Amino acid sequence: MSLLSPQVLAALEAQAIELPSWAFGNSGTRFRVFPTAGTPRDVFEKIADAAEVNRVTALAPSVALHIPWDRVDDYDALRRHAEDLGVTLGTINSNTFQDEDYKFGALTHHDDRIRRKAIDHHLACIDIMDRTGSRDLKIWLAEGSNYPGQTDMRARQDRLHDSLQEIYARLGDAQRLVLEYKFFEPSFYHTDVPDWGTSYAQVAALGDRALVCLDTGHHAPGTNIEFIVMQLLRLGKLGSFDFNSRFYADDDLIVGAADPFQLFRILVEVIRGGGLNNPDVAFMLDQCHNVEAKIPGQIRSVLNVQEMTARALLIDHDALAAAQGANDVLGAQAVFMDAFYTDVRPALAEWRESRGLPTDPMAAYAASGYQERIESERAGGTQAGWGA
Ligand code: PSV
Ligand code: MN
Repeated sequence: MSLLSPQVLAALEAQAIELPSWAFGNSGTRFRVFPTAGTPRDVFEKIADAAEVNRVTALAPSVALHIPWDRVDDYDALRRHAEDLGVTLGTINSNTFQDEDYKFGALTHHDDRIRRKAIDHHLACIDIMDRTGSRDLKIWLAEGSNYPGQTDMRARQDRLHDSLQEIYARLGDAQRLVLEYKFFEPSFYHTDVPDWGTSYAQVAALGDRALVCLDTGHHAPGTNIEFIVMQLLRLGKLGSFDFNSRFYADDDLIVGAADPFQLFRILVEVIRGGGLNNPDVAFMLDQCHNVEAKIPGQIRSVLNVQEMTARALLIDHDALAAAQGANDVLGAQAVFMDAFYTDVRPALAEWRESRGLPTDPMAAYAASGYQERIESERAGGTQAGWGA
């Protein structure tokens, strides 16, 4: 019998992971952004690159956009372009962190003019969602303060509520708002949405179609992220994941690269809580490829999620429940670790082949000639970057 049962394979076949358009642009640190040959010059080229990831993996059928970076005149044309390449346009990410007006806040700002401008930006994002067919508006706020006494933290929570309420009221019936949290940066003393509790409190006050976005890189070191996953699923408020890896802070590295066991533990709770292949819980990547090749970086990322999902699906739940019920600490841990240590890669390769997919998507991309083609075709123009 194959290592992966028909039920496991059916679950894996249904898996979908959304790619971020910004992963295909150049990115770096505040020290240096290294350009790479073949980098997209516009969002049409970013989507073409994302479609390559899907072509060799069948795992990434949609692409998230960031506004204004991916703004175009004709969203119908962009949507058709994506569909012609076999992908759809996904989550729309707003941006209130790169405008001079937002230096001291956007949706929380005490100046009504600036807060109005930030709300209007989100309403314009929803107009775009209507054209692109996107379901989710993702909001990450760079707001907070650097010094105790600098601002009135409580008044900001009240204004944030008012702002979000107005944005939420504009959503269509099939649309959702997901509010991302992050514990620090760019503000260092206080952040207006620093943790899942604050995000939960804010979205719970809005309604059913407002949910929490959990970015795996946005927690203090040592945080038990899978506990948060469990709790949000239990509360019916986990709207989406931004998957990535971190060693220190918001590193945006390849998911499953820094701590594969953490990714496993998260996916165990996703499965336990009914979040796998549940359309209400979107899987997305939020990564930047600063030194590694971008398209292969994204291929590696979705494969990491697939591999760790397969391992998490291997847990023997009967044996685990029996061990837990008997307070058999070491027995329970052994059941858990058995699944984690199972190498599913050969079985997944075989399964891919049976579906007409490349057994090794990384090698298939390298052999496809796509990289060489974009490197010669995209010679002129301005390369896109994180932030464009
Ligand atoms: C900034 O921390 C950030 O990485 C957030 O995680 C957002 O999801 C992303 O940028 C795109 O705005
Ligand atoms: Mn994120």
